[in-house]
Amino acid sequence: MTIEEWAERIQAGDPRNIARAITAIESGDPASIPLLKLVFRSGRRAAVVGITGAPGAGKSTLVERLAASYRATGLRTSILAVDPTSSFTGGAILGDRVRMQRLATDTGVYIRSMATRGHWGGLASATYDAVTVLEAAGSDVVLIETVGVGQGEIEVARLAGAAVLLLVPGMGDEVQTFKAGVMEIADIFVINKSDRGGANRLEHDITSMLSVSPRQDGWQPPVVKTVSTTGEGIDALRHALDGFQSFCARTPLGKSREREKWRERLLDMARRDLFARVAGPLLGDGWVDEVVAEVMARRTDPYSAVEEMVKKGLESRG
Ligand SMILES: Nc1nc2c(ncn2[C@@H]2O[C@H](COP(=O)(O)OP(=O)(O)O)[C@@H](O)[C@H]2O)c(=O)[nH]1
Ligand SMILES: [Mg+2]
Repeated sequence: MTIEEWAERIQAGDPRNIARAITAIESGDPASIPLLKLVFRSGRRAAVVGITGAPGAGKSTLVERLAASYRATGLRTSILAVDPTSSFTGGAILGDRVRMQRLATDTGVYIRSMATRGHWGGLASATYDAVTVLEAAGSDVVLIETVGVGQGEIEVARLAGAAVLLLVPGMGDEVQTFKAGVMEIADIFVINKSDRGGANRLEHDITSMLSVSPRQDGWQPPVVKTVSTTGEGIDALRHALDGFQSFCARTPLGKSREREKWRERLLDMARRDLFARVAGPLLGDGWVDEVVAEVMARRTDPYSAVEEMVKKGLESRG
């Protein structure tokens, strides 16, 4: 099959070829680049929603409910479960698959787990490329579940059109989460497991924190209480998401977000490409280890070492 045929099958929505493409992206297969060039030009777009929160907060349960809500309004929905700590044999991902089986029989839903530990382009970059494939395949909505609240997850959430942060009452990790800088990127706060005590208290904490530092762009992040196991509050969350989307469309926020995202992404891609070209030829031959030893012994300094490395790399390219 040619790359062109592969791209055509993706655009026809064929799940096997979508899966192959995402696997190629995950593993850094060079064939993914010409493929991505073709599918990007399909021009199709999806609403991308990032769902972030601590392990066990109820992200998968909520994502399943949310997907069902989008399906009920006829929208083709994809779910990307991104977990950098999982290998393919990881139990969490297997569990998610079983849980999402109810949705899996619906051909309007595409579900995919991604484990991108050690991926050359980074987690955010691989996720972004996967979204490009899903958009070309005709998804109207892409829901990205990211585990944890680390740097990589913040990056993933920033690529999303809307960032949803899941908190749980009484977990005692709210303050941690706020510290990690996730507070600033959340467009919508969800207090999941509101059937437990402490939901009102947490709502009050979030609301007062938001009133102390209102956002520059004029959006006031709503706080939605949900019980994902029963579906309570999912309509309210959907309403909040639709509201954010229309806010982005009628104010400069949507365009400025997108501009910022592409700017970062292009510079990041260029940085990696330049590094691979200049440093790539040197990394294999033990030269770096020699320089490390030289620096450790203070026989040279890291500044001169890098100057020499770049010079050598450029020379080796002729
Ligand atoms: N009581 C209660 N349990 C929930 C709720 N949402 C999810 N759970 C449970 O919390 C556990 C973790 O949920 P899961 O969706 O796997 O969390 P994730 O790790 O964030 O994806 C599961 O046992 C869910 O059934 C909720 O709103 N209330
Ligand atoms: Mg999960």
